[in-house]
Amino acid sequence: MADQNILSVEDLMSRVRAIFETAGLPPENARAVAHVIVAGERDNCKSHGLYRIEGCLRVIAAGKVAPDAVPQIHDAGRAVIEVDAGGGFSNPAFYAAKDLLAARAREMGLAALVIRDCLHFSALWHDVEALAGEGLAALSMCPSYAFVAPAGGKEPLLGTNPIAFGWPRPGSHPYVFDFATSVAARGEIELHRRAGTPIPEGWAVDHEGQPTTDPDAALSGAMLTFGAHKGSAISTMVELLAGAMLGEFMSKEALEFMGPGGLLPRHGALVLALDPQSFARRSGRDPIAEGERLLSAIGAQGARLPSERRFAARDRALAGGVVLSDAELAQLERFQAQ
Ligand code: NDP
Ligand code: PYC
Repeated sequence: MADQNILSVEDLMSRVRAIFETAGLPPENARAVAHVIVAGERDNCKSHGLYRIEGCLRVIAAGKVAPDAVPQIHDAGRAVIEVDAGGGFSNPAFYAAKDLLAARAREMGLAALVIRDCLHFSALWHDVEALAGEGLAALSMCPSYAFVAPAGGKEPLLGTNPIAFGWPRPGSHPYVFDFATSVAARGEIELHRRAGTPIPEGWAVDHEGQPTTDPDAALSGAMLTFGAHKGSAISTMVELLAGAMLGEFMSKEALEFMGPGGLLPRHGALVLALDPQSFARRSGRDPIAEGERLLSAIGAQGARLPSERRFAARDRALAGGVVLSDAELAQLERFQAQ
């Protein structure tokens, strides 16, 4: 691969930020959106990296997101804080309220952030990683769009409904996992379609409910939940907690609202922050030290922790730059020229 296809993270960040500013996002919003996209690429999580720029520009062009929305925080001093994204991207809304959420969790032991009316295209790990970086445990979840059949059914009804968890660790990196409750994120199937490669067996069924490895048939059929009934139940929980409970769209309504045409979903999101020290106070034990015992015992078995691959990819990219294929670089330059 040619040397010119290696870009520093800072270079990538300024290019992607400029693309979004040109598309109508004020600098603060462009920074928040570019941050999660560049971080995805940096960490070699391609399904939510540069590939997402195209989808974001498509929703802006379709008038289905308010690029210049300014997040409005509604805080009554209670455990539940609301931030109204005003039909804008979710990321500026999260960052607008993150410090308040962390402070409230420390004050009350736990706090929740309700993000209302947001266009959600991104991975969730960055929410929980940011909170774990402040010494808090965190859970983040949202519905998406109804492309996933519940276990035992074959009609799309649930979303790919991601859930992410973060736990603080002494040292540089927290414990973080972040995954779709479908076997794979929809973005992964899209990437297989673009590459002309089959998807693994077990990811999806076609529109007649038959197993398929054809990405097109999968995208027009139904995706499957991970772990059969278990993933299906967790996905349902995400619909209930981050959709029904918030009074925001569930995945079926989000899909109906956006209509056909592959636009990204608009709905709400829920982020929970918990202060481990508050929970353990009367036990006399140190929850972080207890956590370390478990996490190092997992490592001692030779098992890898979730996000270890991410953090290794991040370290490589920060030291040596982000490697883009010719097609990825060409597409980035096309967006810059628009
Ligand atoms: P993956 O299956 O790629 O990874 C899921 C998690 O499992 C990661 O934390 C990963 O860590 C970890 N992991 C993977 N393999 C192992 C292993 N062998 N041992 C231990 N841990 C492992 O994720 P998905 O395809 O399900 O989701 C990708 C992204 O899509 C997520 O970031 C999610 O938030 C996003 N998404 C967003 C949606 C939205 O509506 N906004 C909808 C659906 C998904 P590591 O990264 O280190 O490999
Ligand atoms: O990859 O499933 C997905 C997805 C949905 C919304 C954003 N990403």
